[in-house]
Amino acid sequence: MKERLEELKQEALQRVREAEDVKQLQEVRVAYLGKKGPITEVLRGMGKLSAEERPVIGQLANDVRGEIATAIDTKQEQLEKVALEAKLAEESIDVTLPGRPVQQGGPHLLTKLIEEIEDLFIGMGFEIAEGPEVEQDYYNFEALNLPKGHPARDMQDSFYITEDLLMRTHTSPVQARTMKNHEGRGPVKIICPGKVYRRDTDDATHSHQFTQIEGLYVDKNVRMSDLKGVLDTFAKKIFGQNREIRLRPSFFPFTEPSVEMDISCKICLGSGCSVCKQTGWIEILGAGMVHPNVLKMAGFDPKVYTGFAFGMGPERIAMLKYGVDDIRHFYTNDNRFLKQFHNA
Ligand code: 2NM
Repeated sequence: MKERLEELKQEALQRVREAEDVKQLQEVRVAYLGKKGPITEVLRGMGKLSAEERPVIGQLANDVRGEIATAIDTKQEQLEKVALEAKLAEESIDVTLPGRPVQQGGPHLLTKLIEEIEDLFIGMGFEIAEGPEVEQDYYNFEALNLPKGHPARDMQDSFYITEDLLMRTHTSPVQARTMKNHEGRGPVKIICPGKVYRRDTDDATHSHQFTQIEGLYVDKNVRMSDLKGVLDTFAKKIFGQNREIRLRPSFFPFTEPSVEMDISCKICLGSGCSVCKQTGWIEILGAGMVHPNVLKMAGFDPKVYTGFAFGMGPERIAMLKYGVDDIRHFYTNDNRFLKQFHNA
């Protein structure tokens, strides 16, 4: 029996040495140490032994079991270590590899231009005023000398929500609201940037949603010459000190008199080209002296107070300043377009 146990031990250790992975090793464990294994069988046959032999063989069988178990455990640790090292080597990361470039974002061209215009007017003493984009018919039209039935407030041209609510078609309602909050006392000196909405079909020069910046200065003794000085400063700061402005008579329901402002064409220096349509001048904005009816409705006495107002479209200004040929570029957010202006 001694020999049988010794033989089993050698056999088992041999198979442990030869095991190539944890699975094979497990097979060895089951084969030699399991309940149906040969050592258990040897122990079962011990009943036939003499009283002297029994403890000796019992001890030996236990020792053999222990040795095989230890060999298996040691080998298992070894195999697991090798497997882990192989896995780590396979999954290793080269931290010195250069990273993939990240798409660089930045403020939108329109945002930057609007902020530049805001800063310039803040420098002349204006404050920024904001108001709702869903507006009451009263502030959007009525308070601006556009009574019901006026041709300029055609239902077809505005996004109405109810009979009394619409998406504002300009930022002038913010000015009507701000004047009213001043309760008849000047000065009111504000600019109103924001989104406006019109029922237009989108094309290269029209959009159903666009931005506006309107300005308003109401006080005693505000004159047309004040308007001219402010607009000249604006034009030269945005388009260059070498630019001239020109005011032409025009018409708006909320101003009287009304004007349109042109800047001299930089491309042809006044001699005529396709950008200025051979005139030497490019239209930039509308303006005028606030209509007495508008002042009155906002609670100001038009015999005591006068004011000027103006309105411009930042998209149009940006298109002229940066040579953008389609207004839709501002809204589609193609980074190939946008990133050209990150350093503008
Ligand atoms: C323009 C042109 C002329 C304007 C008038 C007012 C208000 F509220 F004071 F009456 N705000 N904006 C105005 C005047 C806007 O846009 C082309």
